[in-house]
Amino acid sequence: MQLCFATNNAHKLKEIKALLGTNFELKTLQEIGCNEELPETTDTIEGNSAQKAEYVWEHYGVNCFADDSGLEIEALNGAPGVHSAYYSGERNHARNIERVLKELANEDNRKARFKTVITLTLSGKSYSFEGIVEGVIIETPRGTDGFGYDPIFVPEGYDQTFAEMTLEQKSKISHRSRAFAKLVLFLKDHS
Ligand code: ITT
Repeated sequence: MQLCFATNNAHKLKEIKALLGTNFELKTLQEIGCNEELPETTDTIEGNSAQKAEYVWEHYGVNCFADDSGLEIEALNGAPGVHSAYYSGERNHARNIERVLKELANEDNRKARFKTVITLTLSGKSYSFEGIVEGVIIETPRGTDGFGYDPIFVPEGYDQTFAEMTLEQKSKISHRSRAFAKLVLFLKDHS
C-alpha cells in the first residue's frame, strides 16, 4: 500500500520506515509532490494532526498519516500544549524551557505529560492513535541529549531526564513511540 508520512523530519521518517517493514511503500511529502507548508491552525494537538493528514488526502488523493506532539503541564492548565514548539514566541528550545520554568516558579504541582497524536487518513476516513508519557518538570535543566523540553522532563518511575537518557532508552517509553506502536499494529492488521 502506498502511504505518505506528512513530515519533513527525516529522523522521524527513518524510524517509522524501520518499524513498518516492506508491506508499505512509504512516501515523503516531497515524493508525492507536496512542497507547501501543511496547515496547523487548530488549537489542539489532535486537531493539528488530523488537519495535516486530511489536507494531504484532500489535495493529493494519497493515504497519509501525520503526527503532532506537545508537553501538557497540569498547573498551567495543559500549556504549552499545542504551542510547545513556539512557547517563548520563537522556535527556541532554551527560551521555551525558560518560560516554562518561570511560570512554574513557586508551584508545587510539577505534574506534566508528553502527548503525541497520530491521525491516519485512509480513503478519506480518519483514525487516531494517542501516546502519552506521564512525568514531572524539574527545577533545573539536566542532560544534553534529546531536544525540546527533554532536559526538564523526568518520566514517572525514572530518575533521569529524557535528555540524560540515550535515544534508545527514551524511545522505549516515549509518547511518540507509544503512538507509533499503535499505528503500526493497526496498519499490520489492515495490510
Ligand atoms: P515537526 O512538526 O517538523 O515534525 P516539531 O518540532 O514541531 O517537528 P512535534 O510536533 O513532534 O515536533 O512537537 C512540537 C514541540 O513539542 C517540539 O518542538 C518540542 O518543543 C515539544 N516536544 C515534542 N516531543 C518532544 C520530545 O520527545 N521531547 C521534548 N520536547 C518535545
